[in-house]
Amino acid sequence: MFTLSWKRLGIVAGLSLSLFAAGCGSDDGGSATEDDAADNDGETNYGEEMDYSIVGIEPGAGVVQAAENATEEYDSLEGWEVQTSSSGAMATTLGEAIKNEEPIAVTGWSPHWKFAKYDLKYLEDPEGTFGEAETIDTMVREGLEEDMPEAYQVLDQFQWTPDDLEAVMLEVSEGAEPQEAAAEWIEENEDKVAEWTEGVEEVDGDEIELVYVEWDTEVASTNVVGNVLEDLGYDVTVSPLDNAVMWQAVANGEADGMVAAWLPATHGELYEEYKDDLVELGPNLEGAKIGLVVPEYMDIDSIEDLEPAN
Ligand code: PBE
Repeated sequence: MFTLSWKRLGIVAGLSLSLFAAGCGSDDGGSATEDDAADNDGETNYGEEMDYSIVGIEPGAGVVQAAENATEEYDSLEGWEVQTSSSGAMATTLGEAIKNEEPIAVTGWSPHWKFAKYDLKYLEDPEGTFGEAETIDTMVREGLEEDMPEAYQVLDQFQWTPDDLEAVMLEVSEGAEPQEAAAEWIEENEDKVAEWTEGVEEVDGDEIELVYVEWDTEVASTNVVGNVLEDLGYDVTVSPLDNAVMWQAVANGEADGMVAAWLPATHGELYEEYKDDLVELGPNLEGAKIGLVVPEYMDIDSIEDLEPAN
């Protein structure tokens, strides 16, 4: 069993409290009926029903920044706000809106279990504010290759698919402990794991620290990689941090690595800031994406179909 580091958790605990409050508050917006919100054409004005508010996640997330940029760039989002909270609160608020068939728009990303659980769609983004297809990349600290060549090699060889990642995420979303969901996936996917550990010798309790953010994707991937390293004999600590702090911790060598760099756009600014002090090990997953996500039952296809607040 590996250790969850609590030493830097202050910031995360503070965030989850404020997100809980935000999650509760955002319920008010959904109570207007469709009739209340009909505009002159008799069409539904979803914006009014949604209180001109997009349900966001953690303030440091790239997708939140992109959504804020969208409220500046799209006339249809003039006067809209992005409510920050947490990934967990966003998922809860989404589930409640769907139960009541209310309109909702969330800062979404894939791979994510929400697409397996609900009928959802990305709103088209003609301005390209949310970027194109992304990869999730692995970054390690300088010197790791010399200090822990075995771990370096595993992190370098770690690569899987959106389906793999979604399988772990779905288990966790249904209540499994992340470590258990990771261990189960590893057991069922020996061939894939064997490719990551090919040519790697076992070690004897060397300490290694992986950092991540408590996004569903990163909870799943970090636990899987941590578990594989643990099975090789490492003493693994996984530490949840704020996004910017995660990048900084690997760049300044305080942490050994992370598998959570969304590129080129989502974490583009952080990448520019820290790339000179990091060792890049390339994509561990291809085919990731971020955007505004709404339920299929909403009768709109594009961000431009929404209506400004004034
Ligand atoms: N996410 C999940 C992150 C990257 C991974 C899309 C929420 C973000 O927006 O920064």
